[in-house]
Amino acid sequence: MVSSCRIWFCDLGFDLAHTKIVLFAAILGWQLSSGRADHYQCTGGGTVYSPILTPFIDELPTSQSIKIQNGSQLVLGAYKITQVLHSNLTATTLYAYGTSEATATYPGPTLEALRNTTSYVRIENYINDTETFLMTDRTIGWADPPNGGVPIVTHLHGGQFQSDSDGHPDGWYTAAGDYGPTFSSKNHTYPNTQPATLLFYHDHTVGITRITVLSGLLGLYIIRSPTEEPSNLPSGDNEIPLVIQDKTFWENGSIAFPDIGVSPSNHPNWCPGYLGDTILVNGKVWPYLKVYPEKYRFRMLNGANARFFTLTLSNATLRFIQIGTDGGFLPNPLNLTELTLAPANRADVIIDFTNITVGTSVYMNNSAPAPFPDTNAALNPPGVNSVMEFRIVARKGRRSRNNYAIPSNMTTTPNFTYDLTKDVYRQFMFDQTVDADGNPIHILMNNATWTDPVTETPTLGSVEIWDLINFLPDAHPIHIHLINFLVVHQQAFNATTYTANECSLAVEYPDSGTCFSEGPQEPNSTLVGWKDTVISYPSTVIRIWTRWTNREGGSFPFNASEGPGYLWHCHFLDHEDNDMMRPLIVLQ
Ligand SMILES: *[C@@H]1O[C@H](CO)[C@@H](O)[C@H](O)[C@H]1NC(C)=O
Ligand SMILES: *[C@@H]1O[C@H](CO)[C@@H](O)[C@H](O)[C@H]1NC(C)=O
Ligand SMILES: *[C@@H]1O[C@H](CO)[C@@H](O)[C@H](O)[C@H]1NC(C)=O
Ligand SMILES: *[C@@H]1O[C@H](CO)[C@@H](O)[C@H](O)[C@H]1NC(C)=O
Ligand SMILES: *[C@@H]1O[C@H](CO)[C@@H](O)[C@H](O)[C@H]1NC(C)=O
Ligand SMILES: *[C@@H]1O[C@H](CO)[C@@H](O)[C@H](O)[C@H]1NC(C)=O
Ligand SMILES: *[C@@H]1O[C@H](CO)[C@@H](O)[C@H](O)[C@H]1NC(C)=O
Ligand SMILES: *[C@@H]1O[C@H](CO)[C@@H](O)[C@H](O)[C@H]1NC(C)=O
Ligand SMILES: *[C@@H]1O[C@H](CO)[C@@H](O)[C@H](O)[C@H]1NC(C)=O
Ligand SMILES: *[C@@H]1O[C@H](CO)[C@@H](O)[C@H](O)[C@H]1NC(C)=O
Ligand SMILES: *[C@@H]1O[C@H](CO)[C@@H](O)[C@H](O)[C@H]1NC(C)=O
Ligand SMILES: *[C@@H]1O[C@H](CO)[C@@H](O)[C@H](O)[C@H]1NC(C)=O
Ligand SMILES: [Cu+2]
Repeated sequence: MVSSCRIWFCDLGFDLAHTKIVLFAAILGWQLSSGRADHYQCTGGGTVYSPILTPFIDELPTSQSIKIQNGSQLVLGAYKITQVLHSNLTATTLYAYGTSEATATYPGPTLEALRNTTSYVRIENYINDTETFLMTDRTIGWADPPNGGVPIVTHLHGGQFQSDSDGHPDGWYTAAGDYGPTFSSKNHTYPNTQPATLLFYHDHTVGITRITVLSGLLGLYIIRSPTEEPSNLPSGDNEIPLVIQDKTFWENGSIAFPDIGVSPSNHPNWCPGYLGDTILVNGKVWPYLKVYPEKYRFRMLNGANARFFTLTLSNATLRFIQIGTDGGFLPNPLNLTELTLAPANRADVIIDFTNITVGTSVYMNNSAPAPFPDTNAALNPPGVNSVMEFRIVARKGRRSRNNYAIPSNMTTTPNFTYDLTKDVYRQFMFDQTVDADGNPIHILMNNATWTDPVTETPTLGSVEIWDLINFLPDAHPIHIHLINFLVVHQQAFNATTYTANECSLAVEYPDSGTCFSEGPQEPNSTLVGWKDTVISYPSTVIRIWTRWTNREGGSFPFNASEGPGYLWHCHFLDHEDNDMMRPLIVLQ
């Protein structure tokens, strides 16, 4: 049953999509029975399914775009709203950013800044709930405001600015006026001196980020730079942002969030990784987008809590021509049949629909298993294999825009030489503590928690080599604030023999560890280019080159040692909330 569905999704396209999804859902009993529990557990899986939703009946929304290039302050608020996320679904309660309660949307408005022009963004908290509507776990380290309420603090992911504008997790504030210990200001100053790219802003409050982001507190932020852009990139209506996420719904339209913990005697409500059974793009479940037979530029974000996406296109002649990553343009485009995005990864991608027949459709599908990468994707609930539809329509009234071009080179290859006898070298082991049943209690980096003393203290201007070593069976997206970094190499090792103390990992240089099952490999397509979030694959060492300067190797136009400091963490929001997150201080 499941595998035939998978074949259907991946190989046969969607000609009979509506009938088949409904039919398939009915066969599987893929619908909630009439009664519903208010709470459900994260173990045991598959106990709650969204109601049956017909795919591709809602048009892809492109959220309001706000240009913040003129130096005046933009004021956004965080509000509680309801929004229809699918035509077959009752409006969903959400938290959302916007310039007013009436205009707040999920995802929030797309903010557009110009390189080297400072943006000033103030964020007010207008959420007067007494607590998050998805259940907070009060036993993990969380904000815990003395007068209740929903604390927020906003981080601009991938941005480079002083840490008092960074949205430090302990710098939260509530509508009632309580403030976390590292609160600096609701006003954020973003100098935008980094290269042109796609960033995103989202809530980062300690211990509840998985909840506030799943509830809707995120939006895109584009830094434009006309002098960096190759000429004739698809633009205007041919440049489309795509925020891809997953959610499960109760029959009444509200978000279904498992809140009976995986190890309830330790953490009654915390679950290790939220996975929904429907896919949303720009806040609609399985939307369609009308496209002309032309080139399109898609600015993609994986905004999921814990789901990786490996995107494919139903017409095998089409490719994802990836021109940019987290940190902006790649040196040369990648020509990909599948595009893998970890949570928080961005991709700048051209798809050329020029030769696709008007009146036909192309489907963007997902083949990533969850957990990623080594479980069986055939176990996915069928809905997560489908992302969105592109309907090819004729451009009326004027000739098609054929002058859009795919560039052959966008920027120069960065220099990343290093010397392990001189540069600081750090090893990080990712592991978890488990209860008697083997269920995770905390996911940790070098056994340390968020509140343990800072150990990562790079000096301004220095290069540090970090080895990210993953002993866990699944991949973790590792995010470092303030800088972009490059992957030097990836190298698989045998975690079983290492854990049994039968061999060693590289403690002498270079790479002399005896646990490695291969030599250092060039970073593959999921790991190339400037990153702020990198996939740490299981049983693999990912060696990254970090330089504590601006992207060009010069000084930051701000004091990186001022303020509450930065951090680095797993971008599985459910992991960062439960201690896979560490402080980071930049020394002068
Ligand atoms: C969803 O709505 C569409 C359009 O209104 C309708 O055709 C379809 O039957 C509905 N699907 C379900 C499962 O109710
Ligand atoms: C939230 O609080 C503000 C200010 O006290 C009030 O104006 C508003 O009506 C409240 N909103 C709700 C939904 O209760
Ligand atoms: C923050 O912005 C507000 C609104 O513009 C302004 O009144 C206030 O002085 C600013 N605060 C700081 C610390 O800059
Ligand atoms: C922005 O500033 C950087 C560093 O000073 C400079 O290299 C770059 O050319 C500038 N870019 C634009 C678009 O002004
Ligand atoms: C991508 O690769 C395919 C297969 O090799 C090739 O046919 C196509 O021309 C390439 N596209 C671009 C834009 O390089
Ligand atoms: C796939 O696209 C090619 C053009 O690139 C077109 O000729 C072909 O008919 C398409 N296939 C399907 C199944 O639509
Ligand atoms: C479209 O078809 C023309 C004519 O067959 C061919 O020359 C061109 O390479 C095709 N373009 C793409 C993007 O497939
Ligand atoms: C791309 O390559 C051309 C030809 O070598 C060169 O003139 C141009 O400067 C390069 N563009 C970039 C952005 O590196
Ligand atoms: C590359 O880096 C090395 C060492 O950091 C430095 O000596 C060299 O000048 C750099 N080259 C360029 C082209 O920046
Ligand atoms: C973490 O703690 C466990 C149990 O105390 C220990 O076996 C392991 O070596 C520690 N790992 C690191 C990287 O310190
Ligand atoms: C790890 O090493 C052990 C002992 O040599 C071997 O049996 C096992 O197959 C290896 N595992 C992997 C994944 O290579
Ligand atoms: C990249 O490398 C990882 C780790 O070896 C592997 O699991 C993954 O499949 C590779 N992805 C691609 C696209 O090559
Ligand atoms: Cu993680």
